[in-house]
Amino acid sequence: MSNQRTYFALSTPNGRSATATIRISGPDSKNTILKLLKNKNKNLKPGLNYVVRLYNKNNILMDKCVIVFYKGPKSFTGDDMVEIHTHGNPIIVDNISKELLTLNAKYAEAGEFTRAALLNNKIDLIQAESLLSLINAKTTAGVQISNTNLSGSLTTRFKELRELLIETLGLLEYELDISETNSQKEVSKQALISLKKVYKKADALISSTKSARINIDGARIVIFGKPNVGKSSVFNALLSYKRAIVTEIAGTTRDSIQERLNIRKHNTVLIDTAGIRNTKNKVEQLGIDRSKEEIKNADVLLHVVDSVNNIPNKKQKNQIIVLNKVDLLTINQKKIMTTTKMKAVFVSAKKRTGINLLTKEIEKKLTTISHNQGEHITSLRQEQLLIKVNKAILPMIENQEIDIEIIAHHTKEAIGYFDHLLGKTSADDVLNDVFSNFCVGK
Ligand SMILES: Nc1nc2c(ncn2[C@@H]2O[C@H](COP(=O)(O)OP(=O)(O)O)[C@@H](O)[C@H]2O)c(=O)[nH]1
Ligand SMILES: [Mg+2]
Repeated sequence: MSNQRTYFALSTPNGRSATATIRISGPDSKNTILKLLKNKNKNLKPGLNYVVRLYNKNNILMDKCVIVFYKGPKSFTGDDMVEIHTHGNPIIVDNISKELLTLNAKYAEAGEFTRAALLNNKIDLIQAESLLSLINAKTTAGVQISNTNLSGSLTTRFKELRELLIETLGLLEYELDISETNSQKEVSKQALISLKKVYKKADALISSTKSARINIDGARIVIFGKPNVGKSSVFNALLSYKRAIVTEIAGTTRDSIQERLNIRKHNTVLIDTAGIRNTKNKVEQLGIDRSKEEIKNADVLLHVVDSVNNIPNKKQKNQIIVLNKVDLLTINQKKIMTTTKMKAVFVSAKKRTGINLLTKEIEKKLTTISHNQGEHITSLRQEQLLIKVNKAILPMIENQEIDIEIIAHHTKEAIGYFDHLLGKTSADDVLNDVFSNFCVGK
C-alpha cells in the first residue's frame, strides 16, 4: 500500500451544480463513511452504489447521497476508496468535509490521488502526466493525444526504444568481455544502426512537443509591429469587442494583453503587445521587452503594418503580414500594394473590413502547425529527457564511432535517461515537480 494516510478532496469544480463528487482514499475510507451513516454496520459491497443519508455527529442530516466503495487494488489509486456524490451545493460539500476532518481523514494534497495510483503501479509516470494533459486539454485534438498517451502507447514506445538500447548494450558488453578483437568493427557498426533508430524516433517525438502544446494549451497568436499601426485595433476587431485601449497616441499599449479566442476548432490565445521602437521611457521599454519575449514564444505572428508605409521585406515562418488602414489608401495606392510580391492581408481594423479574410489566414496556419498524427509528448520533462538521450548518442552517429567502450558508455547514459522518463528511477523531487501541477482532488 502506497499510503497509510486516509485523505479526501472534492474532485469536481467548486460551485453550484447538480451533483458534486468527494473522493476518499486510504485504509480508513470505508470506516470513515460508515461513521456518517445511521446504520454503522451497513455492508458496503465494492463497486455497487448505495443511496444513503449522511449525518453529522449531532445527528443532523447533511445530504442524501449516492456512495460507492472501491476495494483496493481495484480502485483508481489502488487503495481502498469511497466516492460520495452529493447535491452540488458548496455548503453541503463544506459540511461533509468538516465531518471527514473530525473523523481523522486529511485534506488531500495536489495530485495525491494520482500519485498514489503511480506508487501502487496502477499507472506509470507518463500516464500520470497524460492524465494532467487530458484534464487541461483545450481542444478535441488535445483530448485525443492525451487519451492515446493515457492508454499507454507512449509508454510502450519509450519501452521499445529502451529495450533496443539494452539489446545494443548487451551486444557491446559481450564484445568487450569475451569476444576476439576482429569482430569489433562489425559490432560497432551494428550498434550505431540501433542508435540511429533511437535517435530518429526521439527526434520525431521532440518535434511533436510543439503541436501537442498547441492542441493542449491553445496556439499563441502574437500581434506585433511599430507603434500606432493599429495593433490594438486589430486585436479588438478579432475579438469583436473593445478589449484594448486604442488612441492616436503612439505608445498607448504598455503591457501585453491576452484573451482566449476560438477560431473554428482551434482554441487560441490572442496577444496584443506594445509597439516596438527606441524609447527612453522606462515603462515603455519594459513593455517592449515583454513584446520581444512574446514574439519569441509565438506560434503564429501577426505583423501589423500601416499600409501607408512600406511593406516589410522580411517574412518569418508562421507570420502573417497584416496591412492595416487600407481605408486611407487611394485606389491607385491599393493597386500598387496588391501587385507587390509579399503576401499580405489587407484590412481596416477601424472599418472592420478584411477581418474575416485574416481569420481564415490564421486558421490555415493553425491547421498546418497543429497536425496531430502519431505520438506526441506532452510534458517539458519528457522533452528534456529525450533531448538528453539524443545528446548522448548523436556524437556516436556523427563520428561513426568504432570504439566499443565509448559506444557502450553513451548507450548506458541514454538508458539511464529512459529510466528517468519511465519513472523507474525518479527521485522524490521529480515526482513533486510533476504532481505540483495537479489540482487538489486529482
Ligand atoms: N483610418 C484608420 N485608422 C486606424 C485603423 N486602425 C487603427 N487606426 C487608428 O490608428 C491609431 C492607433 O491605433 P492603435 O490600435 O492604438 O495602434 P497600436 O499602437 O498599434 O496598438 C488610432 O487612432 C486608431 O483609431 C484603420 O484601419 N483605419
Ligand atoms: Mg496598442
